[in-house]
Amino acid sequence: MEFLRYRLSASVCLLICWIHPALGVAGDDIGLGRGATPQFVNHSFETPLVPGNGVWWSSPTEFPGWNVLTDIATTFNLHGSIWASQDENQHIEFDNSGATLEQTLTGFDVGTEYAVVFGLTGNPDRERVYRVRCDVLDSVAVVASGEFEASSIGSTRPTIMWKDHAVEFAATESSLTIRFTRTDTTGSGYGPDMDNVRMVRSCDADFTYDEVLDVFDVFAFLDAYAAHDPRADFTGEGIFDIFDVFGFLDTFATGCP
Ligand SMILES: [Ca+2]
Ligand SMILES: [Ca+2]
Ligand SMILES: [Ca+2]
Repeated sequence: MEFLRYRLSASVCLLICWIHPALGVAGDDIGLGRGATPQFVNHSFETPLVPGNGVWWSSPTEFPGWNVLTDIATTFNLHGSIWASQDENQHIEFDNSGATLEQTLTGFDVGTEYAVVFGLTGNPDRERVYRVRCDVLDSVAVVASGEFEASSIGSTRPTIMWKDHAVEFAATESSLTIRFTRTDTTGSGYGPDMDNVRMVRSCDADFTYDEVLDVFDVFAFLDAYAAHDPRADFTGEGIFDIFDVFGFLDTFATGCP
């Protein structure tokens, strides 16, 4: 099924490359030429090191760069080699319902569109659907928010799968706080895992959220289109058809500011 879907995507892409001039730029690696984007300290949870290069650590005392709003000893674990991290060698687990941590970033350009992007998965030792909410806050209000599933159903330690999620927002102040909270109530000891939290300037054509426009954005769009991901409904009327593909390609050809 996956192979068929890939073949379909590849066929659609070839057809579109042939009929749509927008893809003339798809083979080029276009840097977006943007200014510096604020970035997270310790975005990948590589410090502190899990003691003894162990598989996990139940009582870290701090995550440098991050402000933990709940009792760190009972609400967070730091994982080492228990299973593959999304980025580098470590990731965190929200070990109890309500576990919350945040980081304040400065240097946003007010009015500019950004996206906070992060990888989630779920502890495969208990097959559950966990949930994590991401809030973007300025000094007075919640600017943007999203809640995401981190399911471990059907996964095992060797076959762990990470998935990227994103919350898009327009900066309202030069300093903003990004907060993550575990919202499911399935209990303690096992939970959702997070890694590789990054900030990018968002642009509809940069489907992969990496501040580069290349053919991988087209492939990612086509995958989302095939899966009927709402993000691929480019025309926004709830129907997935060729006009969404043309809409994306036109945006892609226009590029990003
Ligand atoms: Ca990491
Ligand atoms: Ca991209
Ligand atoms: Ca549509």
